[in-house]
Amino acid sequence: MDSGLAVRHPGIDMYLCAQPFGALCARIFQADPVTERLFFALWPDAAVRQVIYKETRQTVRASGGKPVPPENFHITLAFLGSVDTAVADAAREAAAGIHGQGFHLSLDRLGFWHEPRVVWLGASDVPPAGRRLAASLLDALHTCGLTPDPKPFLPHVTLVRKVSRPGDPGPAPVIHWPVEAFVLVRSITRAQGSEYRLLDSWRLTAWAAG
Ligand code: 2AM
Repeated sequence: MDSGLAVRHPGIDMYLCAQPFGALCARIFQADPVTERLFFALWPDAAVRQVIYKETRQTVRASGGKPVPPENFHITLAFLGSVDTAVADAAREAAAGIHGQGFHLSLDRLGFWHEPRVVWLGASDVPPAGRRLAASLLDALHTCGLTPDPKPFLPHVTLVRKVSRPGDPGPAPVIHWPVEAFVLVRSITRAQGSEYRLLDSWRLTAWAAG
């Protein structure tokens, strides 16, 4: 009978077994590294979230799709995908080196994308500080050897997925969002949809008045 003992370390499975004559041997199996699906985002506070929800409720209902719950509203800045702990640490370091400025975002456009079948709320004009933040984050990630999703930066809050009744989403509200920070988020896929966990946050400096 094998009187072995399994020992777990992050990324390594070790199996200790008793050999004849009392010797111990360790068989080390390299396990799959632990990975997490991560992205950087702008995350609205509760007040902005609530306004987005209220002002877009009709559009979301009319679309016949699966609404994104308000607690999941965000604008993606850079999507990293599934990465291991070392890459996640490098991404955090890259983010910590960014000294971005806060900005006011006006969400004032509703749109529908056919291929992912989503209705979104976006901004017809993104202030230079917002563009600089997205660009410098991408630069910093590339400098650290990371390769975020290369899609161009089209800032949007996805409101509803799997839209079954696409059509004119109607007039857009105008929602003011004072952006004061950006965050690192972990996405966990659940049977009922995505769960997002905020892992880290970096403040942006105050913007000039006016
Ligand atoms: P979406 O809202 O337009 O679907 C988490 O998946 C977030 O990252 C979502 O906001 C998603 O955008 C965005 N994202 C960007 N690139 C992605 C990719 N290649 N795969 C999955 N999500 C991506």
